[in-house]
Amino acid sequence: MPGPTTFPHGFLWGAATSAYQIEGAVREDGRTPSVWDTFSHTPGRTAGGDTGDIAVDHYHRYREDVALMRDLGLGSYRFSVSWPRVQPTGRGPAVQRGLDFYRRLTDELLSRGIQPALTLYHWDLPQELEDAGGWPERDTAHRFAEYAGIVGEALGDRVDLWITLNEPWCSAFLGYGSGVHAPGRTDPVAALRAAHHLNLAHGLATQRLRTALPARARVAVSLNSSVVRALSADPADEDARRRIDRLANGVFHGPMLHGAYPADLFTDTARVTDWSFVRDGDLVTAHQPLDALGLNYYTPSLVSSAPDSPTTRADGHGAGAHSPWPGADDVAFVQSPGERTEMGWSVDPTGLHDLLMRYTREAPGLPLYVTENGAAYDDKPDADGRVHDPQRIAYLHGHLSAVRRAITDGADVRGYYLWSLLDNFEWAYGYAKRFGAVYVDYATQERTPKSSARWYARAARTNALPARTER
Ligand code: PNW
Repeated sequence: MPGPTTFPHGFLWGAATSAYQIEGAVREDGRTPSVWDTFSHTPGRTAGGDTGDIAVDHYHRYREDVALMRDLGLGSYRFSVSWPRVQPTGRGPAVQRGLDFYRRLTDELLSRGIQPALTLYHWDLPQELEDAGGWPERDTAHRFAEYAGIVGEALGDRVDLWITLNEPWCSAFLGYGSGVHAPGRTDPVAALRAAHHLNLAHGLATQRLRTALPARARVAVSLNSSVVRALSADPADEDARRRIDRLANGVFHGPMLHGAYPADLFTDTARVTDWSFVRDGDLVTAHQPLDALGLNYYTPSLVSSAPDSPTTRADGHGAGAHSPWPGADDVAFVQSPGERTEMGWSVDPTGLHDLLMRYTREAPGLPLYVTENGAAYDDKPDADGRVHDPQRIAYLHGHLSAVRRAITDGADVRGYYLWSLLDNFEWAYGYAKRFGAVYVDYATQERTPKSSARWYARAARTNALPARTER
């Protein structure tokens, strides 16, 4: 094993983005609205009424953006394909012009020696499928598998790492439970139905990809598995932790990794639903052999039992009338002490170490990737036009150190994707939150690498952690 700040040979240094957050060009080349177009154009849904109409215009600037990636020394770039660009109504034949964009992008990446990692679904459901019922309807899972087959056949020759879904928890529970994400519905039964159909969609799509892709291609899923901690050792707080863990993690990794929902999830949610939408064979379908597991991590969750208060989340999601935690109304989310990012999320790299060790136990032998990790800070150019973000350097240093410690402790972590390559449309927060290693001036679309980008480039080039203060 290499020294304590050096990473294993072949470790992938990457950065991640998603289609709706960066592409813009929402009406070009046959693309139709996704649920995020509809949602962001609905007054009151996003901060400042921001939309992804233009975003960072990556659809037109991808060559420049790939050149930035090369300057950063990235070994891999994780992006997502916009479903409504490829299949505008969510059914039927593909639009070649839509697929061509991803052919050009992946060609450009490969010509610069950057491995593409492709996410099929990062939340931009074609609006027509939502109009037909969306993820709470079983048919959406079949539509997703068809779409996966189209993209697999078109790009299988040039993409080796395939990710079916990004953070299905957000799709189900923020999209249909708390309603802070598109499509903005607030129905706990719909949220649990959506979760099940996302599990089914993952399984059906993985089966479809296995026939569409060459044998060398690898298939994975990216879960925003939460690190849930109890406020105290009190049995009531411990039970709150257990229940949130099932609703955040087990609800997806149960079917996907083990072929079963955690039994206590059914009892915990019995007052909400009888789960009769789960059909025979669904859990066998959801449980497909995978080649890797993607984990997205930002901050841990601290919970306590709060019998009298409706669920609130320290990060603001779900605060108020509608909870993203069906059947867990008596759980409170407590703000962790210590430093926080612009999102109000506490900075705690130990959570990333714990997460990697947990999935080392949960999925023995499965290679792990950190498919997202990063932080929003209030970055501003100085008088010389440079952007200094020492807080982000400290965040990345802390979290990459945690990854390195997990590797020492036996976790098979193959790569790390910084969220995000560029400042971009941060969903309900609009453009107010900047996660990029590269600063974007939204008035001019000018890109300026922040000091963290130079720090990260050094890490990628040396395959080791630079000292925290090094720029
Ligand atoms: C993830 N939560 O979103 C997404 O994959 C990215 O698209 C996003 O930009 C990034 O993290 C930063 O937010 C999340 O409320 C949104 O728990 C919300 C939550 C988690 C992840």
